[in-house]
Amino acid sequence: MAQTTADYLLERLTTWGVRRIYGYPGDGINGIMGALDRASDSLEFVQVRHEEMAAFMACAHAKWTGEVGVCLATSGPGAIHLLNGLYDAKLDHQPVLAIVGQQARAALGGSYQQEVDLTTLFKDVAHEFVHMAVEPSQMRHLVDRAMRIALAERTVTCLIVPNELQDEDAAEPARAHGTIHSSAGWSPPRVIPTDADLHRAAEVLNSGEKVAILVGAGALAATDEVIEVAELLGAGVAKALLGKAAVPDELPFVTGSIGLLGTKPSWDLMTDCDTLLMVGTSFPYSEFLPEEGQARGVQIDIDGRMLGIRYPTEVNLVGDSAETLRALIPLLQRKEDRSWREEIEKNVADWWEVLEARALNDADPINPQRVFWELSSRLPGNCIISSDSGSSANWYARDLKLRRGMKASLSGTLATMGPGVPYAIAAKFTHPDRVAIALVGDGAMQMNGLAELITVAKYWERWSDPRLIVLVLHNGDLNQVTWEQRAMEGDPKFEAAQDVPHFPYARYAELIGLKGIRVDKPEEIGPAWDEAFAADRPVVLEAITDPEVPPLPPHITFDQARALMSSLRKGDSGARGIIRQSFKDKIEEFLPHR
Ligand SMILES: Cc1ncc(C[n+]2csc(CCOP(=O)(O)OP(=O)(O)O)c2C)c(N)n1
Ligand SMILES: [Mg+2]
Repeated sequence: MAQTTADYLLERLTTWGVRRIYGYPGDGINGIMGALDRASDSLEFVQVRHEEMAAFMACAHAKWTGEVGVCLATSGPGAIHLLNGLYDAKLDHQPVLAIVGQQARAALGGSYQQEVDLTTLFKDVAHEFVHMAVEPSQMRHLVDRAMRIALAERTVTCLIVPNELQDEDAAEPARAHGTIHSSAGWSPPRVIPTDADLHRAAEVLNSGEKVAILVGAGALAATDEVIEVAELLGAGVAKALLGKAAVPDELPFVTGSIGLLGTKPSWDLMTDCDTLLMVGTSFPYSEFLPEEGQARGVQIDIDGRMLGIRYPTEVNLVGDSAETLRALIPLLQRKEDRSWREEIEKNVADWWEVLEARALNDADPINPQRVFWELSSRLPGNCIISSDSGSSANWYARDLKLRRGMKASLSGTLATMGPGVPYAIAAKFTHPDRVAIALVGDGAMQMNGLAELITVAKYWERWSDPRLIVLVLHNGDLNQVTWEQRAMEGDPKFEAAQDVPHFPYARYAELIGLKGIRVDKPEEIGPAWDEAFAADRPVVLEAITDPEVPPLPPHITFDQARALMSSLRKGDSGARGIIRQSFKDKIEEFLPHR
């Protein structure tokens, strides 16, 4: 049988190093599915429960490996389902290629069944490159461009393939006027600022006395360089959510996360610094950065578009984080006065004690912070952690002490619900020998995590280490938003919107052949983690947690406190529990622990 255009498409992807496609079938891509079956020696197809999950997995594939994540969906509804996962990738700057089917060319414009204007639909999410193939000999350059642009721009691209075109004979471009002769392959450039700009940056960093460093996802491959610069400058290092794995939390000058989900030492670092160095981050909340005018700023980003938009930085450097810091290091003077560093280290040490005390506070029945605290000391060195959006992101950000070599991510910028379980599944496909841990709320489990557990059940026996652990925070509440409504709006909990229906997560896991563990007593948490890590199969660890433990920001503003009090006065059903828990957690900050 002659090679079809679909066969050619897959062969070209293989040339680019693609080995796996996450997707779901449909008649818009029947030709590609047939070709995938024929190509199964070189390309693995991972079948999900919902196309959005395929897009989340493609995004996570990119996050865990640095390669392009590829997802595949049929025309119309399948394509539409991909969107939220693709936006997750776009907003977190991950290279992802979406391949979608379309109705036959002859039918387009005929108001045909499942005919959706896909080029327009994907125009925003894949604005760097979205094209529909109309002719077999285009396939070579469409694949080459979609892959190269995804990598070069670290973004989402989209290739639309009409269904009958997939079955046509493959064709190379003719040697003729009006044809394209492209090649495959891309490797990252070495990007370093000019010497003049490096000297300007060094001048700012050398003249400051109290330097704060903020790192994000762009610093994930610059661990040694960030540590060395922090040592030289006597600086503290705060981390944006996506940069949590950039520097280990065991270092005494790492203040942890920043922002609404952040820590007090990060808040103090930003409030008191006179110099700010931002490395690979677009952390959005400016009220958590120094006040304008308080600090002189230097920012490093590989993408010039992201410079100078969060803080009015004086020196904006386009460059690779590690390369740029390495070029900067010889220009930096070691700060001999270490008092600022000592102050930071003391704040950090105190804060870990506050967190421990908060985690050990009683709650009804389980304090969610305790679940994360107990996990933290048990994290296997090779683990890959994903968190969903919800209260779990707070405890992930604050309570987990990441060590060197661990990977961790979440939907940092889109902050969508739903990625926790699919990110962990992608981790098992990209790193089958490592332990994947997903930290997920009950709302997110009901939104899509429960269905995607079926995908876990389908595939786990293929993984060399079968351990994938899904922690479910069973609090019966869309808790993060309940708290936002209290603290930002001053509204009491709106039960019709916020209550999450009961569901037996651990029993469901057992029902589909996984292991289920349910805990509702604090002393059971540690042993439950031990049991989960010793299991011979994927585990759902269901913790019955107290929704009245506040995921409070590191400092609570007067406006937030007033709003909170007003929500309680309006008859919030959780009022008594809230006052008890908020008071307990807050008081920990003022008590001596040593
Ligand atoms: C797709 C999507 N819908 C809604 C939201 C708003 N939202 C953010 S967190 C959250 C609550 C999550 O509840 P749950 O998963 O139970 O976690 P909890 O906060 O209770 O731990 C909601 C509704 C969102 N971020 N994404
Ligand atoms: Mg919940």
